[in-house]
Amino acid sequence: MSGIPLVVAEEVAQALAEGRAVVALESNVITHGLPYPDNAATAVEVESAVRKGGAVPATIGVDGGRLLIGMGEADIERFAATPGIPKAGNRDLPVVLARGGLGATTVASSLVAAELAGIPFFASAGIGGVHRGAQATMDVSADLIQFTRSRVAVVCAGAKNILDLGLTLEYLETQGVPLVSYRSDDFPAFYCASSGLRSPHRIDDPDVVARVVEHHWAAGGRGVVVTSPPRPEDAVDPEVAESAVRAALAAAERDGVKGNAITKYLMRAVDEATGGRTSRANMAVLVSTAETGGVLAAAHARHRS
Ligand code: PSU
Ligand code: MN
Repeated sequence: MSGIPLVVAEEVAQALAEGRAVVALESNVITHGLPYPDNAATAVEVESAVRKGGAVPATIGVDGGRLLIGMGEADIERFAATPGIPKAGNRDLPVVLARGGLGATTVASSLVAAELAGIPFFASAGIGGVHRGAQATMDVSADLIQFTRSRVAVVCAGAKNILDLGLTLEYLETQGVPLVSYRSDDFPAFYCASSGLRSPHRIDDPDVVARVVEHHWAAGGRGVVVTSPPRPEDAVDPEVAESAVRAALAAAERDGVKGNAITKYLMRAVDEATGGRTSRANMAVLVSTAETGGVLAAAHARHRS
């Protein structure tokens, strides 16, 4: 056997063949980010948002030893409703593929799949980053390392403040990953328009973002991170978010949660601590980021044609 079998959805294959914009999307957010049935409804809305932005969505996952590049509504429902689908980060991906069965791809492993399929753009609301306390735990998301490997532009609303966002920016700088913020001055914090940290670059014009991506690739670079803040009506008050995060971190410490389970645990705990306020924000941010991903991918496709 040579190579990883890809099952590319008809619409995605056609768009790629014609040089039209495609945006890859992860499935771990469906299986591990939100409860059923909100996860299914949101994933479908995220796909519509990518279309509204002007691109074709390609939700990525693992099924029966193959990589799905584009899911239909039936696939999304299956991923959303099936309990116990494993989180397939990069270190797990070959194992999940070899064993068969379903696997939910993280940002990092979705980028691996996107590049194999020739998809230049990816969108997700929240990327992984450097965890709080990483000085001791060394917990740095594989997402950040993957940005140095996959030739894919990543559109996101920054990262959740369950992480150490200052260290996350330092890490990206050290690795030479370009970070540009679309229509905002600051690095966003997923639910919050600003993390309190200034972005190294603000760009308001989608065509300039497209040129940044092309220049980075022409210079032999790989990933580019483009942030887009939550809409004001979806944003959560930073103090509310911070106190919920502190409560969640204390609960994780008490329950001894670590490793690849910590991200899901913290996200759930934050949602509970705010009585569902952050859950609603979460869904809205996923949708608005996907639309921006569609807009930027479309600008990039025009730029190349
Ligand atoms: N951040 C979010 N929502 C998510 C994740 C991160 O706001 O769903 C998920 C993504 O799938 C991301 C993964 O790739 O968590 C990172 O996990 P870890 O921290 O274990 O690398
Ligand atoms: Mn980790």
